[in-house]
Amino acid sequence: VIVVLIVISAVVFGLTLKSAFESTFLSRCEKFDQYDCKKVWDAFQQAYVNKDPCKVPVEAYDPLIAAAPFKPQCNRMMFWSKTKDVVHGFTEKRDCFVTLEDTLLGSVLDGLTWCGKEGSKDTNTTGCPGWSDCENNTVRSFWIRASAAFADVACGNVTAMLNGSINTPFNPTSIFASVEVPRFIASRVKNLNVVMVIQKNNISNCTDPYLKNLTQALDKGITYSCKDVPESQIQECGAKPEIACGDCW
Ligand code: N1C
Repeated sequence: VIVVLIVISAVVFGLTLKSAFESTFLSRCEKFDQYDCKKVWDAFQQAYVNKDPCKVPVEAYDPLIAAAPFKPQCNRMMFWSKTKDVVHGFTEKRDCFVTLEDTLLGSVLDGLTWCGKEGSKDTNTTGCPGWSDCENNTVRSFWIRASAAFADVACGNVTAMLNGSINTPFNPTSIFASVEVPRFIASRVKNLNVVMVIQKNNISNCTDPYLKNLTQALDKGITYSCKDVPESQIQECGAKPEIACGDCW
C-alpha cells in the first residue's frame, strides 16, 4: 500500500511539477495584481514552444502582448540604451519613472534566457541562441516586440538615458534607435528629453554629431532636449528621496 501511495504521489507530483523557469515566471508575475498569470504564461509559451529557436518572429509574441497590454503612463516613461544599470539603480530607489522592466512583461522576463525546440513541449534555459546568433531568435524577438508595444503607448514628456562613455550613444542597431524612437508619434509624445550619462572618462555628450540622427528620426512636432548629467548626480538623486523627481537633473 505504501509503495503504491509513493508511486501515485510521485506521478501526481511529476505531472504538476513546474520547471524552475515557469516558477520564476509565475512568482514574478504574481507581484502584479489584475493579471491572470496562468493565461499570461500560456500566451508566452505559444510564441516559442515546439519551434526552432532561430525561427521565432517578432509577431509570435503578439498574443502575449494582447494578454498583458501596456498602460500609458504619460510624462513618466523612461527609455534607455546601454545604460541599464544606471537606469535601474535609479528606478529601483525612486518612483520617478517607469521603464519596461517595471511593467509585468518586462519584469517577468528581465535577465532570463529561454527557448523551445522542434518536437518538444519544454522550455529550455540553456543552449539557446545568443542575441546576435540569428535574427529571429526567441529572446531578441521578445524584447523587440515588448519594446515596440511599450513605445507605442509613450505619451507626454518622454525621457531616455543614453551612455556618454561609448562612441555611439545613439546606435542605429539598438532597440532604442530601431524600434522605440520610430514609434514616438507627435500626437501622443510632446518632448523627448535625453539624459546623457556622463562618467569621468566620457567620450560623448549632447553635442555628439550622432545625435543628429536622433533628432532627424523624431516625428515632426516632437520637441527634443538633451542634458549632460554626471552619473554621480543620478545616483545621488536615487539615494535622496527629499530631492523632487523634477529637480534630479
Ligand atoms: O538595444 P537597446 O539597449 O537600445 O534596448 C533598450 C531599450 C530600452 O529603452 C527598453 O525599453 O529597449 C527596451 N529593452 C528592455 O527593456 C530590455 N530589458 C532587458 C531592450 N532590451 C532589454 N533587455 C536586454 O538588454 C536585452 O536582452 C538585450 O540584451 C539588452 C539590450 O539593451 P541595450 O543594447 O543596452
